[in-house]
Amino acid sequence: VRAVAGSGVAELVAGLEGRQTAALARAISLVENGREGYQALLAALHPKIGRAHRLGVTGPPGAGKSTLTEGVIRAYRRRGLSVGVVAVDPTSPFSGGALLGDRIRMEAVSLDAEVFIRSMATRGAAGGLATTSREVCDVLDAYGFDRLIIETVGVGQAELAITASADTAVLVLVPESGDGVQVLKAGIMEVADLFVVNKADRPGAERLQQEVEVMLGLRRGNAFRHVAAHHGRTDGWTGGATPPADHPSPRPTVPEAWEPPVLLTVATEGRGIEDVVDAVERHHAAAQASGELERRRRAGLERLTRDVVERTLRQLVWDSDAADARLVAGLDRVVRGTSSPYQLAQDIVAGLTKGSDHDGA
Ligand SMILES: Nc1nc2c(ncn2[C@@H]2O[C@H](COP(=O)(O)OP(=O)(O)O)[C@@H](O)[C@H]2O)c(=O)[nH]1
Ligand SMILES: [Mg+2]
Repeated sequence: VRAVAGSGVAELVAGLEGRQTAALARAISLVENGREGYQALLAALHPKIGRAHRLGVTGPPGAGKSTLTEGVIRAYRRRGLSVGVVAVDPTSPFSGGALLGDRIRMEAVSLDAEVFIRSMATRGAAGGLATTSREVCDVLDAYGFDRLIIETVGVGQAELAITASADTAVLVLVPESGDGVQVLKAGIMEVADLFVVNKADRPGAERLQQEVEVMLGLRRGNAFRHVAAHHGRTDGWTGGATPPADHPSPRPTVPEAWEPPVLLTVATEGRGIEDVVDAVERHHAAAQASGELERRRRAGLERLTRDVVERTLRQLVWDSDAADARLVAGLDRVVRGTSSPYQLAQDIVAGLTKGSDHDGA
């Protein structure tokens, strides 16, 4: 069985190297479902990852993330860049309307061979949502896509973790949902590198843009930053190589600080999308120059390694017949109250190390 799985992996790696779409789809399924050989595949692909820029797009349901993603895909294609997309939608785990809608609308762009879109439901993630979506991105990266987009609904910790593992995190807000305060309090503001106020064709968009700018200013201890920004550069840059003559940079050795821009878009009409893509590209370059990108990627690899350790330990426990047998055998006593889940768990863990070389008891 091991030999068969091994040759299957070698075949998949060769298929990916040959840029065969069928191999890509098979590799992603293998990883998504955690089938035999998926870790060997990911290990073999590891030296090939790191080239793609990873963009995380998050925000409340219905904010227009998928519509925006479609626009960003088109903008990248106009620039000659290939794009891989992972759409994670935990709000519709049973192939509900939203997920289906995403698929249908995105098919228009995915007829292009340089675009690959994968919708991923929560239930499909064998290794936890954040870990599995990251691993699917790794496959797309190794395949050679220039840009990766991970769309996720920004509601919980798992989704925040997905966003945090991107090179650039975009938070999409809309005027009508009153997210200005609500979403920003959830700690998501801290991980966003770029804010998009979508549905700018609706009333209240500019007010929300200003609210977010004020909040960002407050975070930095300057509530009126946006006032100056409107008379100067509005693209997120402060300081820089060519400071205005009347304000020479006092500490030219300090790397430029990135201030998240707050951009208006009408995703359905493609308005503002080029500015979003420009800002994403600028953020990536700035993060690379400042060392932030390397720091993030290192932290991401550390998180992944820890996740794999936990996943492996879990498998080690439950793949052993002994643990399961002890659980089944001891459950009656737990139910009757003569033992407890804690005592039984301790017995199960103790049973795992019995008879091993390291068992000193
Ligand atoms: N008026 C308006 N509607 C939009 C805009 N962007 C997206 N929508 C609509 O909002 C709805 C939700 O969009 P979708 O991209 O599926 O949102 P998601 O759940 O965040 O992925 C769809 O009906 C879109 O057509 C916009 O800029 N203006
Ligand atoms: Mg969507």
